[in-house]
Amino acid sequence: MESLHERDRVGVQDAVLLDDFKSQPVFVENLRKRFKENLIYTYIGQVLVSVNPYKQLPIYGPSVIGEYQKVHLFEKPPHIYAITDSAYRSLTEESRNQCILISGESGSGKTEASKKVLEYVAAVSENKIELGKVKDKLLQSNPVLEAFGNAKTKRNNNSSRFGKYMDIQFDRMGNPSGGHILNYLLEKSRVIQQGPGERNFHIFYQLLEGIEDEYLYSLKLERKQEKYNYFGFRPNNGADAVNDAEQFKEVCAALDIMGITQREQAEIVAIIASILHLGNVMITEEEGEAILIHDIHIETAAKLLECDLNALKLALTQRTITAHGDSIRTPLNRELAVYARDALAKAIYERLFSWMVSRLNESLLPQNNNLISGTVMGILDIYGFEVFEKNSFEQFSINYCNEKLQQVFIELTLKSEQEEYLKEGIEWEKVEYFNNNVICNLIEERYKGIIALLDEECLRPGEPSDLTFLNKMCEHLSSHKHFVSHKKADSKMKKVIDRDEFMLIHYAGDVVYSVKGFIDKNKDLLFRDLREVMSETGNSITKSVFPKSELMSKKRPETAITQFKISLSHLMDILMSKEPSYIRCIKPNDFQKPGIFSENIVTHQVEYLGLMENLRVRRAGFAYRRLYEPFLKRYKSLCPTTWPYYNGTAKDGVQKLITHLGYNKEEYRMGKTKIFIRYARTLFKTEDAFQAKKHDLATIIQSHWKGLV
Ligand code: AD9
Ligand code: MG
Repeated sequence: MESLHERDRVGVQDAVLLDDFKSQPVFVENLRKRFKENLIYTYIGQVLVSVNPYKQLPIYGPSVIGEYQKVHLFEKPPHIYAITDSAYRSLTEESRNQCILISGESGSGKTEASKKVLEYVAAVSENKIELGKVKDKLLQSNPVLEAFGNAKTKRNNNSSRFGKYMDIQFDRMGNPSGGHILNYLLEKSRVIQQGPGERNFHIFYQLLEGIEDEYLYSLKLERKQEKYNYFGFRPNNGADAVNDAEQFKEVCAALDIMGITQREQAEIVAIIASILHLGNVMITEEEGEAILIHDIHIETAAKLLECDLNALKLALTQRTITAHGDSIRTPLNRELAVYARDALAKAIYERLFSWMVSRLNESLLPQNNNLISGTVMGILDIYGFEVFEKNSFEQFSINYCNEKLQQVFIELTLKSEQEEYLKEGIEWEKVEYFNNNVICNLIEERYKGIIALLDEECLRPGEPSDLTFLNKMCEHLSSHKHFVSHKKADSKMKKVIDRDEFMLIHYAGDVVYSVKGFIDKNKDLLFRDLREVMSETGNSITKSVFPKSELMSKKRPETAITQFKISLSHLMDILMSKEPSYIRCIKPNDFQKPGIFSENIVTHQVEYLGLMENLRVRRAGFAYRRLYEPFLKRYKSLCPTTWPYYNGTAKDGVQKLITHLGYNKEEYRMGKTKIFIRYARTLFKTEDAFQAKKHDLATIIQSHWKGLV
């Protein structure tokens, strides 16, 4: 614990100890003070807040890992290793399954944090050769996923464009024995288009830069990026400090370690190359009918995917419509053909990504089944709340996911608080909190929620459009407290809502969404003719990800949002059955630069991460709790009965000590093993008295020595 002077300079390491814990500026100022001192970690109880330093700090690596091993969470300064150690011990010593939930804006350090967790687990488990292989695979799954799922964006040069949940499985000795990855919402639109200064997924550039000349020639590719339409914006799109060629070698080595065969690797390369060629397929129009310019690109795409060239050309320009058992081929116009081509490129890439994840999972399967203890530690690295100038379907999905995660947080935090009170024999104190269930219902309720209305609109005959969907929402939801349409918006509102927008009042704040693109993105249509051609390719990966069974199925494929809803609900079940730890990541500025702490930017994130609500829930009862032994050990010098020796139990000692210090009844509770202190100021008074005493003692000892000399 810091002294008064230190608290002034570096803030408190646990925000529950802030005097004015309801004040957001006070909370942010505490983070700022610590950031300036390179103290990037701060607790809110058991929640770890991490502020991205954007520079390498000497606070990681084997020796620091050693220091955090098997020490109590609050005995050392806040650290991601402390959180991980505490979770790891609960897993190994009490066989409780764990999950570590990492959230935060793009660039705030989630993925780096997840790597630190993995690093810690790999380091503290045993060092045997056969274990080395498992650990290697767990660690090497990262470069593979990052090559295919990460890209340079304006916010982060290595931004994960998918959500990831990874289970690390443990054997009975507490050593990692395998793993399993689930992926969410890959941003597949990036395959065909990127914002200014942004790039496509890393793998495209890695392949162009890293592959040998001859191989490149056989793929009919050139190194010049400007040749490819799917590398949209050219200026400033070299990823800073990224060496694509070198990374390609690393990715290939990682693929080898993951047991992906040479043949599979060659097929992956062929798929990536075919997507670049597809992007360059030129389409014109004559009398309203799309025509493909026959050139090297369509030919090579067909060759690489090993499909029939004519069938592919036909499927890109015509569409079979089946009505009353009859099939009719109708030509597409240019616009639709371009849509079909791009939808194909996106679908191939997205399915390749999912294939990759299942292939990694095969390779991460535990080898020795009878050693499996069944305990797992999950790590969730998923986007936090997103609020941009313009918010669309993607932000809606992400923010919906965050509402669900907040529910997990509330339920599990309250549950663990209740459990601790019960265990310690202390009377439960009711916690006032905002239950965001009402917003989850607004979004996902059957028949009436936003998702139900969107699906209904997507599937209805006629001409559904984004605006008809918006009207439907306004009609059905206008009386809901958390839904605001432009009609309902009034002058008191901080945000302006246009005619094609609606606003949701999320638990973390208000977000205005534009409905533009909702219908198309949710339908996520890939014409059947293209799926048919893909299901007959000679490229076995492509063939396997476009299975014939999908074509035979009479069931309509689920819409994008419903698929997401289903996978989220599965994720919630996984998380709810585990003991959670939270890491909330914050980026201090928008420049990806060290040393700059922008109050505005941090405040915005504190708001949307719901940190003040975290703090409120955690502070509702007692700000501070500590085992009797360490508490007595530290402060016993403040009471003549306990100093210098005390023979009774630690609990009795603490009781004598605090009676002597004049704690009044309302300020504390005595649990079975811990003292609970309600207000930070009570603790600080004790700590300051202790520091003063220490100082006095040091002075006495010093003068004593001087006298002796
Ligand atoms: V995104 O949502 O995937 O766009 P993340 O994952 O939150 O984002 P990431 O972990 O990729 O962000 O961190 C961004 C960059 O910040 C990294 O590439 C590092 O350069 C930098 N970073 C993050 N955490 C640390 C850290 N603990 N120490 C030093 C860091 N640098
Ligand atoms: Mg990331």
